[in-house]
Amino acid sequence: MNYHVLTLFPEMIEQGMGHSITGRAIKNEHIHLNVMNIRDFTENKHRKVDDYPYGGGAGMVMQPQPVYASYEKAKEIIQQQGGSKKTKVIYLTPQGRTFNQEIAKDLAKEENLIFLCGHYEGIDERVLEEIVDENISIGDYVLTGGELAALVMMDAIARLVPEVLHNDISAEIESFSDGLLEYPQYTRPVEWHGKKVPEILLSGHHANIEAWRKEQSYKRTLERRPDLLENN
Ligand code: 6GU
Repeated sequence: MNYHVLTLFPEMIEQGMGHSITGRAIKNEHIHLNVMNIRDFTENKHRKVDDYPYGGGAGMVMQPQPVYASYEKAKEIIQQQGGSKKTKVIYLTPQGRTFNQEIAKDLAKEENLIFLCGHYEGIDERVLEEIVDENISIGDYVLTGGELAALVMMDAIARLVPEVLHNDISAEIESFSDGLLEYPQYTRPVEWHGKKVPEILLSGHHANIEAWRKEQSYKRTLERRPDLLENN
């Protein structure tokens, strides 16, 4: 999986991806992260990336030229890496369809994902028309820019790349993969603050433990996210 991020805040992306499981996946080269600073592609001496909106109104709009030039550079890098055609350009915007696990699974099949992060009041519509394949939102609230949304998507997609969670089969059994929430987990000590670990988990009876966990998953889903059961 090759991630390319077009952004005005490259350090936000590098920091956000540089830790924990995504950090290790990048280090191990299971995931490649190419972050491009849109400002590096400006052609004016003040490196200005935005201007006033035609027709008036609040805020500034990102100009098409540096956005397009950064996109072309990302495509050039993709060509150099072997020229795979399996590439999607995603614009992070509250106007997009809402990201979910199903979209994450689909996008995990791509070889290159280009994330375009906007700021200010948005990006000139003409460049969006030319380069964007998919508009995606991460939920019904407004962020100051697309970077946090891109990080959310890259994290969710990374853990579906087969090599990334190598250590166990957790991606398969975790929340949402069977449409249910996870069962509760316990570790040592066996008693804490007067609360004991459920006896069955100490029994060593694997079939009973599995049945108990399935029941807990179902009960928990019914209580906390009944909407998830409606399709089952
Ligand atoms: Cl993708 N971008 C912004 N700016 N706000 C959002 C969002 C994206 N998803 C939810 N809110």
